[in-house]
Amino acid sequence: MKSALITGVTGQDGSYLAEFLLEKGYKVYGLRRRTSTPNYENVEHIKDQIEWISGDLTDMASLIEAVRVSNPDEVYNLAAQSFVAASWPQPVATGQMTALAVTNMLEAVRIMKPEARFYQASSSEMFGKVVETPQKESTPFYPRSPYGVAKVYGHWITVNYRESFNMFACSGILFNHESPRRGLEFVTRKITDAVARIKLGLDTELRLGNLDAKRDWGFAGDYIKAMWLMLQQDAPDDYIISTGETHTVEEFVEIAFSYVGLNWKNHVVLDEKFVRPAEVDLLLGDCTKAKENLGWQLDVSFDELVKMMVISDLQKYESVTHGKSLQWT
Ligand code: NDP
Ligand code: GDR
Repeated sequence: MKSALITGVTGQDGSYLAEFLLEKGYKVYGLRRRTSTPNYENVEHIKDQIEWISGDLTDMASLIEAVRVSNPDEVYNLAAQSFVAASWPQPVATGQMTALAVTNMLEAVRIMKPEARFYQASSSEMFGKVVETPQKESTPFYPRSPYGVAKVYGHWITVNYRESFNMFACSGILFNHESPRRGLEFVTRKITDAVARIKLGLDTELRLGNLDAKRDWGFAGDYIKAMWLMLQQDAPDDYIISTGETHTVEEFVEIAFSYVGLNWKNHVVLDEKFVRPAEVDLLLGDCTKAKENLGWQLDVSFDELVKMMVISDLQKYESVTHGKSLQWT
């Protein structure tokens, strides 16, 4: 039986990846940091199948112990301060959790189990300002937030450990991916949650920032398969994972509202509070390399993703509306 250690297992991607690896027969170890309130929402259904290890990415001793205890064949480093907007008010913490912590994790693996295969969760935010469209593995980075800068460090230190210590270390440059398990502060989930509340009469408005930003949005359940595929290859490498389509925030809003028969213009309010100090205007990824080398493919389209998220949020609020039958088209 293969074993895998996942950091960030309580997050969106970690929960889908844990499910996927359990189905494949892996023994799954999940690193969990101490929180004042338990945060198992995404993994409640598989909580008992995961071997939990207490640790924090910023505490190197706990990571060494996590690798010792799990003795993993594969390590998926998904934990990070992952919300771009929070990286301006918390730039140092973001640097510690999203940048330096990658070195902590790589060192723990190098010291305890150097032959383990390592996946680093890199991001399209590293591309930042548009230098080239679509963005490829060879496109230069120009990050636009403390988060993006931190991810560039995480990416290069992963490449460096591969080249310095001959470790099987891969960096997946993933473009935005969403799901019903997406955190509520990210724009897609913020929109679908609001659409559900407004449709059910629990709210009237949705306050948003820049509606013109363009993102290459895919489904998280498809993207975690690419992480696993990267670690099954003969040699480690870096890959872009994306849909190859880009849509504005406004398009996402329009589709989500129209799915429940509402006109978004009657509900969306522009609020400067949600406009970022520096924006990433356009993300569009070219994932040809992943398709050709990994045989990776998408199953869920953009429209299907929006609908999946709206339906899930409508169902979530159904109990609040006392089980009233939900009518949407
Ligand atoms: P989430 O925000 O949903 O999950 C982040 C996870 O990291 C949570 O489990 C969180 O734990 C954990 N975590 C944060 N800080 C620490 C810490 N100090 N020690 C231990 N664990 C910690 O992120 P996603 O699942 O969306 O993303 C996974 C990774 O992929 C992240 O690194 C993100 O930056 C990156 N990424 C995401 C993309 C996306 O579109 N989703 C695209 C490209 C990259 P807790 O539950 O306790 O908060
Ligand atoms: P992003 O995702 O920054 O791309 O990072 P987010 O959903 O937060 O923002 C996407 C775009 O929407 C615009 N926007 C708003 N965003 C939020 N959160 N709230 C709003 O009210 C709002 N209004 C407009 C933003 O300005 C932005 O242009 C995500 C994270 O998962 C990262 O961890 C990951 O690395 C990248 O995707 C790829």
